[in-house]
Amino acid sequence: MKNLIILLLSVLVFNTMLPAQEKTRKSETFKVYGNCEMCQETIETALKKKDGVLAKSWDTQTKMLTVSYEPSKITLTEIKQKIADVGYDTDEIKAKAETYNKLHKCCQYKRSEK
Ligand SMILES: [Cu+2]
Repeated sequence: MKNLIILLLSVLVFNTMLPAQEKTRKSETFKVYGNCEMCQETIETALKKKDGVLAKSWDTQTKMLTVSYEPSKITLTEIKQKIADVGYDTDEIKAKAETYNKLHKCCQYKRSEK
């Protein structure tokens, strides 16, 4: 009987905590054009914890970036803007040509037609 009460209580606590967690943390995966590990370094460094990005991982093979962030501090579009600011195109926001041209030669990925 006591075990049952504990079980019911923990289910209750778990259920009330779950929506709160969803609000403070969000995860998204989207395309970021790039080439190599140097690109990976630049892309991931552009996203900072102090801005609300909790985790980030760009895959050099699939060119997909997975970010985990706090929606109260940063939006998905703002994240994409930060990546464009360091020279990399995303599915939504494109980098400025002059920023792109400053990238290392090996990092100048093939851009999709404008
Ligand atoms: Cu590169």
